[in-house]
Amino acid sequence: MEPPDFTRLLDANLNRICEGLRVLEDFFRFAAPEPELAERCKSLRHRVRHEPGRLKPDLPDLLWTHRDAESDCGPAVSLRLQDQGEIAHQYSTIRDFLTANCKRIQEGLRSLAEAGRMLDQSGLACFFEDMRYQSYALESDCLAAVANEPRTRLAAALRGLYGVASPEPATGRSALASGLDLLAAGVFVLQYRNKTADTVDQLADCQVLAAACHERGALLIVNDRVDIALASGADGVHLGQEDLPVGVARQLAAHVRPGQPFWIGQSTHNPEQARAAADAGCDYIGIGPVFATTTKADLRVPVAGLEYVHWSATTLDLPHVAIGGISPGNFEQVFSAGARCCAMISAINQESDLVATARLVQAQMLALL
Ligand code: 3NM
Repeated sequence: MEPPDFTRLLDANLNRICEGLRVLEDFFRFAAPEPELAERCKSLRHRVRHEPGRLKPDLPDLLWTHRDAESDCGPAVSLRLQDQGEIAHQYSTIRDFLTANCKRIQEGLRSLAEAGRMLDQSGLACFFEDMRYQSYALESDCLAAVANEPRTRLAAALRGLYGVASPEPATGRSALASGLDLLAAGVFVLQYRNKTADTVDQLADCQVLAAACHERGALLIVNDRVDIALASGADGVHLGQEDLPVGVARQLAAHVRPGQPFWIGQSTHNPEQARAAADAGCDYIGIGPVFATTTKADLRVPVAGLEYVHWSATTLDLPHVAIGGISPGNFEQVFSAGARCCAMISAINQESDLVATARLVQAQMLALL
């Protein structure tokens, strides 16, 4: 066997890394301007292009003479993996798009560092390893920059039935069972609301529900408890007016999950509270009570009515969930007032066949949108 020739490997990976950096640079230059990040990508790209040639002066010429795109099996393999669904044809979020390009850069740098070791070019190997560590820092800063990416994923999920997983004495169904039933019925967002269980049991339930939600592409929101939401892998928290302030919850989430989205919703009962929630940086609001309810015993506010639903839907540019006294018999009025998403707690949790009831309600709601 001929001794292996690493030159094409070096060339291909240098190109891969520079392309990945160029994608990020263009994104932060034109699509979501962040001059500091665009500059960092550019500077890394220039270093990757020029530093290897400085460390190994004959490298640039060597690379050029070894370029052989036609016999490269890579593109055919990528196409096959795309067809088999193992590589995404398209990105569902900006995070996925950025992460995929950062991974490309990191994998290229890893391959080059290994080749450098093989070639006994310790200078090259160290350079690529150092660049790889810089690329991890770049990745987390890029993701942090888009943590407030337009709330498209959340807005897409806040439609139809907003499932509320809660224990129901009338049927004996646990909060966990209620959550799994609502997921089986096809809700896009599930809120875990369990005021009576011990913290340790709530955490265990939320861990199971977070995994089940993510398997189905749904979001899990935990009522009141930022700690349980963050510890369980949930996607966000829903706060009442007397809970932790939105800004504090946001700070905690930023410490525990830097650079990752964490959705924060807040219950509001009138336009002033809705405006304050928007100013505080909420990602969505609860609007209610739309009708009289007995589920929230400590709710000492008047019925907000369909007028408040109409006001929120037409005035605020913030996703919402209407709540309070909503049932299979009256949700059409709430949608007619402008709602896109409604929660029902007692009206469906008290049904013996929760999956069937919730599935029907979800289908009827989605048909109204
Ligand atoms: N929040 P049901 S009303 C949890 O107005 C909750 O913010 C409300 O339960 C609000 O669907 C409510 O059984 C109770 O009426 C909703």
